[in-house]
Amino acid sequence: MDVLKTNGVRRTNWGRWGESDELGALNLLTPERVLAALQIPKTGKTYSLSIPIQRSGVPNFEYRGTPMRLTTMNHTDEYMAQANGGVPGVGASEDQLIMPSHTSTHMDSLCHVYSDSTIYNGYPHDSVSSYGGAAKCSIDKVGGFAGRGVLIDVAAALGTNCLAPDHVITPDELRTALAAQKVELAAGDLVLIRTGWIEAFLANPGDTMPQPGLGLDAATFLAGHDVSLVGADNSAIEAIPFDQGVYLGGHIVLLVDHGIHLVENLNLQELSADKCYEFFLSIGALKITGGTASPVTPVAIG
Ligand code: UVW
Repeated sequence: MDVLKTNGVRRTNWGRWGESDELGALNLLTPERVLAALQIPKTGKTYSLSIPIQRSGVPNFEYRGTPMRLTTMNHTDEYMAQANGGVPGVGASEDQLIMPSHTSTHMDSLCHVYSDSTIYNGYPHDSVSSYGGAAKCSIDKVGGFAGRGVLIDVAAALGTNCLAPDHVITPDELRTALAAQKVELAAGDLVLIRTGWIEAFLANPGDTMPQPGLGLDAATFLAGHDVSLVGADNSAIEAIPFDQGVYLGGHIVLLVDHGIHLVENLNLQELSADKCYEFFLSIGALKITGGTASPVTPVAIG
């Protein structure tokens, strides 16, 4: 795909951390960078950056199906407790969660998207099988990680609460926002992009498309800064419909070509309200064996 090339070359991180690498740009989170990030917090305020997991009122692509939390035990099952030595008035409530792994606030693994029949680092797309899941770059390879979080509040920099639904974010807009915030990107950063879209959606749930988000050049700009992760308060990081008509083009630039994990459907409202642009950020992905994604609640400390 020529449009994904820079000066005629498809720039990638393939092989950079070895032929058998499955972590991608998370390799940039060296102990030195993590320790430096621990020095950032000034207020000690904690921010939970996820949205609710519930059946309605949250963004979800129809083909994925809505999350279902089913109560499997409550006070009506107290007889079971008593059969096991419990006394009246003592029992437990439990539930079961059934949900698509790519809904609510979630982290895409590096096997989520393929291009030219390959995922990150050149592994074949058929390394993801129907029953076994992903043999390479699955979400369980990620675990927990932390580093310097940077909010790029594009909506605020452009003087709005929410970018227009068809807004495609450009590199210049990222530069403008960073300059307004007096923050510079560094290698290994965990970068979160605020469009304002999810706040508007949660306040008034409606159509999930179109959505503002990164354009291809903006994705290339972030990859060029050697960031470790890109997150956003929209459903796919990139604008939908896809910039320049390239299906999942932003995913291909970041996830496939550069091994940069993505986190979607973030809620960045509180960070924005506090003008908290630089923070310690910690994210733990569930160890879902062979998984293509995991629900996450990223935690920022300002
Ligand atoms: C798609 O955009 C298709 O998936 P995700 O939201 O998980 O990246």
